[in-house]
Amino acid sequence: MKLSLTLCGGVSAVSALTVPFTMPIPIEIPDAARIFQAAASAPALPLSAFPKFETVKMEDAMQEAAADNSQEKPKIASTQGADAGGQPAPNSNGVNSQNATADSASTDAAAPAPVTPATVNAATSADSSSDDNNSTLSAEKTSTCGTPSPRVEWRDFPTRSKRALVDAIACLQSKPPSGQFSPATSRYEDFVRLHQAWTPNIHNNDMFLIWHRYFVWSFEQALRKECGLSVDGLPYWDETRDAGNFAAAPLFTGEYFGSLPKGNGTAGTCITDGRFAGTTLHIGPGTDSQPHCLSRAVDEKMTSEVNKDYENICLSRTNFVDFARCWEQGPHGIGHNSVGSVMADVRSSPGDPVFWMHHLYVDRVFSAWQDRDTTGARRRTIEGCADGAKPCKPLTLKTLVPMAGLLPDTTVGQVLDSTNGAMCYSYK
Ligand SMILES: *[C@@H]1O[C@H](CO)[C@@H](O)[C@H](O)[C@H]1NC(C)=O
Ligand SMILES: *[C@@H]1O[C@H](CO)[C@@H](O)[C@H](O)[C@H]1NC(C)=O
Ligand SMILES: *[C@@H]1O[C@H](CO)[C@@H](O)[C@H](O)[C@H]1NC(C)=O
Ligand SMILES: *[C@@H]1O[C@H](CO)[C@@H](O)[C@H](O)[C@H]1NC(C)=O
Ligand SMILES: [Cu+2]
Repeated sequence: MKLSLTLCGGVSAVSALTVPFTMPIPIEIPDAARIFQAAASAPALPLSAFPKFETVKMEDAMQEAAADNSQEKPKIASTQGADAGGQPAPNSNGVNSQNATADSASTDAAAPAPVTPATVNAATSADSSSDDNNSTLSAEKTSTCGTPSPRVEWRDFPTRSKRALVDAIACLQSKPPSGQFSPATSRYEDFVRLHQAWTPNIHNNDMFLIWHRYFVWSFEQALRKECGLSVDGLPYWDETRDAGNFAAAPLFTGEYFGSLPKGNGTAGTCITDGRFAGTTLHIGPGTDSQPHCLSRAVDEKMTSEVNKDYENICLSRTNFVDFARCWEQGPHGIGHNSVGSVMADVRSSPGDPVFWMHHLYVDRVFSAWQDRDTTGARRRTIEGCADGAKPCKPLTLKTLVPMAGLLPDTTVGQVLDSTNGAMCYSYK
């Protein structure tokens, strides 16, 4: 290793001249990293630039659930808003294919170039065995999961672990991109870019909960393997505890995710405090890729809809497809839209690091719904569609859950039970 020398007097000047100049090795000052000052960042974009999540009002979800209970089962009513992709119907084309490429069936001219998925891990990919059509997982499936990693509510996560978590997220933001997810400019943006590109395959269809569960797990593995995160478990943000006053939620502070401000005129407000102050995002808005600041624009009237009543309406649904639809277009989508701005972007919302706390909560309730059936059947069986065709290709335990190389691709059967399959965690 080359060192730069500071010379006292001229005695060793000759030998010093033979030492080529090198940049000083940066010195890590841990405490300095705790001082998060607003850095110059790109401007906030107009709120209209972010394509919103489709949502359903609680009253409509309640009627759906009541009709379900009286066995009428009408189809879900129309929704508010639409993805920028403009597809009138869910479209899962590509999700079930090894060659799943971004927006493979999108008609959106502004869609980005496809992401090239990594080689499918042969051990976990959908095989051609005769039970491709089998929707029941064997109960005696062996587990390699020892002690499940505990996931707890944000308020129950130790302070030191909270700090380590936001530090690890910031670490991923500072790492170079893999190069596989152009135009991502950091390892963190690899994740944003994949979500942006695959939105039509993983939203407003039956892959939503399953794919996002594995996506969050993949992100956690990157934090641990690439940024040295070593905390026990992860926190989720139970948003119902802050319904109507998200801005006061204890993760929106100068120590962690920064404030949750209102909008700034017709634009979001750039985040100038917290661990992610001054962040410039390069993925989004929508299918676009232009520099913009990490911004938020809370609507507390809307956050009040992310409440226990709505959660319970969804939890009362008795089949996977009904629950998943209720949950995605209910509190999940409303939570996104009400934090606003970047988080309200159905494509590129992972650009706001609070996305992960939100999706941990979304997964927490999915898990709670699965556990409502004490026979464990909801951790072993699946139903629904794997594509948008009519009739659709059925979603089965063998349906591929692709992760484009962030982790090896896996299958629905490996993701359904978080303590028996590709992952190993449980909620406390
Ligand atoms: C995937 O693409 C490769 C190369 O384009 C092709 O050879 C292969 O048959 C495709 N596989 C599937 C499952 O479509
Ligand atoms: C699924 O299984 C049923 C009965 O087990 C069979 O009739 C049907 O053809 C199968 N579908 C596919 C796509 O294999
Ligand atoms: C589905 O798989 C389970 C577990 O492997 C098995 O017990 C069951 O008989 C299979 N059902 C069909 C229709 O193949
Ligand atoms: C709010 O908007 C004004 C005018 O567009 C802009 O100058 C200012 O930087 C914005 N502030 C934040 C925090 O986004
Ligand atoms: Cu998503």
